[in-house]
Amino acid sequence: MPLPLQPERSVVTVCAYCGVGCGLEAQTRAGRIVRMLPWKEGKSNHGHSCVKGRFAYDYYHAPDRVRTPLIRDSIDQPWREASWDEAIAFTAQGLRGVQQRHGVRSIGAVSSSRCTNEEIYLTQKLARAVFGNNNIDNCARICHSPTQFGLSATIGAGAASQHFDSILQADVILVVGANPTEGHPVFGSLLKRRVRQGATLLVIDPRRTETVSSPHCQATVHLALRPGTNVLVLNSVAHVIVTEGLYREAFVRERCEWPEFERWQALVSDPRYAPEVAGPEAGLDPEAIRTLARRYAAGPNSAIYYGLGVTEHSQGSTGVMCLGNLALACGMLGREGVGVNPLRGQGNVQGGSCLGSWPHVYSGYRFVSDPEVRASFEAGWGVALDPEPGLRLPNMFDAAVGGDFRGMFIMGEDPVQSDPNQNHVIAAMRNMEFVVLQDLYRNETSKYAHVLLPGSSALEKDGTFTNAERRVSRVRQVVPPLAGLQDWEVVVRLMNAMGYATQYRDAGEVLLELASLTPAYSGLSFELLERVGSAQWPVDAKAPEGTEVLHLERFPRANGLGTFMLTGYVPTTERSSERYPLLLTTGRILTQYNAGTQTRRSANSQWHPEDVLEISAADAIARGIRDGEQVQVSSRFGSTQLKAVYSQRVNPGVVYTTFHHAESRVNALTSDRSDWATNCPEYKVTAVEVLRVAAPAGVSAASTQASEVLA
Ligand SMILES: Nc1nc2c(c(=O)[nH]1)N[C@H]1C(S)=C(S)[C@@H](COP(=O)(O)OP(=O)(O)OC[C@H]3O[C@@H](n4cnc5c(=O)[nH]c(N)nc54)[C@H](O)[C@@H]3O)O[C@H]1N2
Ligand SMILES: Nc1nc2c(c(=O)[nH]1)N[C@H]1C(S)=C(S)[C@@H](COP(=O)(O)OP(=O)(O)OC[C@H]3O[C@@H](n4cnc5c(=O)[nH]c(N)nc54)[C@H](O)[C@@H]3O)O[C@H]1N2
Ligand code: SF4
Ligand SMILES: [Mo]
Repeated sequence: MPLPLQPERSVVTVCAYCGVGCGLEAQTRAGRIVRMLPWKEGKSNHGHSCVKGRFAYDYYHAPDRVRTPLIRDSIDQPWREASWDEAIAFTAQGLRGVQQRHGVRSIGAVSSSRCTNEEIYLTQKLARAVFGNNNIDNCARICHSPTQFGLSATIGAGAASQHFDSILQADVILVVGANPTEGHPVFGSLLKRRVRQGATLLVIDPRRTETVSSPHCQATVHLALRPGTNVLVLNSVAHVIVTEGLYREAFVRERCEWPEFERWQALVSDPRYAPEVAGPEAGLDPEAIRTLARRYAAGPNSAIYYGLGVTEHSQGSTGVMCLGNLALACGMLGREGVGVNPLRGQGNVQGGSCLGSWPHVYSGYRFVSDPEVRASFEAGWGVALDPEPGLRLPNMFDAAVGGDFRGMFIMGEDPVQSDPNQNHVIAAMRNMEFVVLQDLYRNETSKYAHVLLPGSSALEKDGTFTNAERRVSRVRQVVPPLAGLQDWEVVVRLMNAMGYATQYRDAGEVLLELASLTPAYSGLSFELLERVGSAQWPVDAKAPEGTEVLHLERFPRANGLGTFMLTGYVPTTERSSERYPLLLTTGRILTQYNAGTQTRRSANSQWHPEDVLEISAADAIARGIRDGEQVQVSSRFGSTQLKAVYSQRVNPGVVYTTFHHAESRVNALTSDRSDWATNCPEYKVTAVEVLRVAAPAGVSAASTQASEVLA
């Protein structure tokens, strides 16, 4: 019988997917969602939403949802169903057993940026207060960790300086390595609206994305740089600004450290960064670099929006610093319409970062090595805490391969599909003695787990999310958790089973605890959010209803001044060669989301049934590859097969694909190179070769097929 469409109940909540954090109104009947509508009062979306928030919610009652805890003694055995009590006891014993055999630091946890602030806070508390170490990380490691590092270093806070609506005051919009029309669609629409109103759009991206060119939105300058050359190009932009005297000296003198500015000025003045030298190296027209620099500096209001095209590189943190430097030099901070804004990814990755899901800092980005801060957490949690920073996610895998790291609790993340150099991740998984996963489904990672605890989706729980503009909004339970428990309740049970007695009345009480230990969140409560709808941090005694624009008068650094970091360009060691002549870069598509576990279980799959390899016709023809043909893609790290599609979005020499389907095994290709400061993987640059699958063994497909085409 078709579902009755007349709703009985309506609940306002936040979209489970991207960092825009759209307010949605879920309409239900008989415990099932019948309609999802964009919420008109939502401050980040004003009544808009995209195809994911609006339509991709069927995943919550997919037939293959994990409905009961599953356990097994070894990963070669079939799963055995267990009660919650049995599974929690099994998990507690398993993790403690590893610690008894291999030491307190032999296990760790990964929190989920798809989960609420309250769940993230409890997961890092589980690691710190219950496991007794700082082995805790989150997906920001592989996403925007360079943002944290690079922006903190220059402007003192690793988060967006503005609110989304601020873009409506911008005269010039500089988008670097982000594709908001696919990745942050509701914000992407706002950006296009501003461009239609007359703002100048400047884009730095190797591909001609929809953001660069669509029927009603055209970039004035598009720098289609060679992947991996951001720092070179941004230094070249700075070179123009400095040598043509386009910076705002008054702003720099008043708000920044002048000696650091002079040092930076000397660095970027180097002739190697002149557009006439740097341009050709990056594959760009020098004049286009000059135009972009002049437009950005002229403003009057210029705003930077950037994404993974900046962060996911061996110089990811340096790229972010380049953006901080530029905004400071041109005085583009501290008011509406300007700023530096990371378009952060998962619905709650900003919260993950704020709430201490890092091996070196507690919530509020305070160092675990700082005795005073540590004492405040020891007092709050009633246990002694480890002063040594823990392992980062990639180091956990390295240590697992090495044999020192033997057990892991992973909440809502699929590292086997999503992390780089898949063969290495699988080797690490296989080497661990006890792996626990809490997820909605069996995924690539659960193949290597000993416990699979049923997760509850954002539709099934209460709590808060922090979006890409620092906005904390209320996640409200729309339908009951399929397996009976919300994720945070499971973590609390596990804490108790591992000997740390604790209880919370509801998620609101967890929020109050984390607020009491996190200065920028100190004013938050469910009651406040009920009253004001949502609030951007800092929410504290000085700003009881939140803060829209940061850095109005000072930067949150000890002396209140912004500073310039030296950003010398060091090319990545991942280079194209005769054997691997093409550069693969990877990213996203509108209708699918990350590992795809949810969107592939929705009608959205009609629009993107598989990941395809976008290749220029020139490169394809040179290899005898026909449009739509299956090809073998190989890198120094692994190989996989994909369908090749001719594309005008990529220049010759560059190929592109998405990573939303497990079967594509795109991360079998990506390398283990990572950002020098934060270990964020270099997903955006992998040297590859692409050959026809049909080529006879031992014969180069390139040569046979090229001659076939020419014949
Ligand atoms: N539809 C959809 N939306 C999503 C997601 C999703 O999977 N699907 N995922 C969410 C998550 S977790 C995240 S982090 C965000 C990511 O959102 P974005 O940061 O926008 O993500 P990407 O598409 O990975 O990469 C952005 C752009 O970087 C470009 N790029 C590649 N290499 C380079 C380079 O060397 N230099 C420069 N300047 N650019 C380069 C790519 O061509 C691409 O257009 O999206 C979030 N939103
Ligand atoms: N090649 C390449 N690889 C990439 C990237 C790239 O650009 N290129 N981008 C990287 C980036 S930026 C990111 S963020 C990662 C994302 O990688 P992941 O974090 O692995 O991807 P997700 O699909 O967001 O979700 C992970 C898991 O969380 C589960 N889940 C969703 N909601 C909930 C919940 O409420 N509770 C629980 N318990 N589980 C839940 C899903 O079923 C899924 O199995 O991928 C990275 N991988
Ligand atoms: S996926 Fe992002 S843009 Fe789309 S509805 Fe959800 S929060 Fe909004
Ligand atoms: Mo991400």
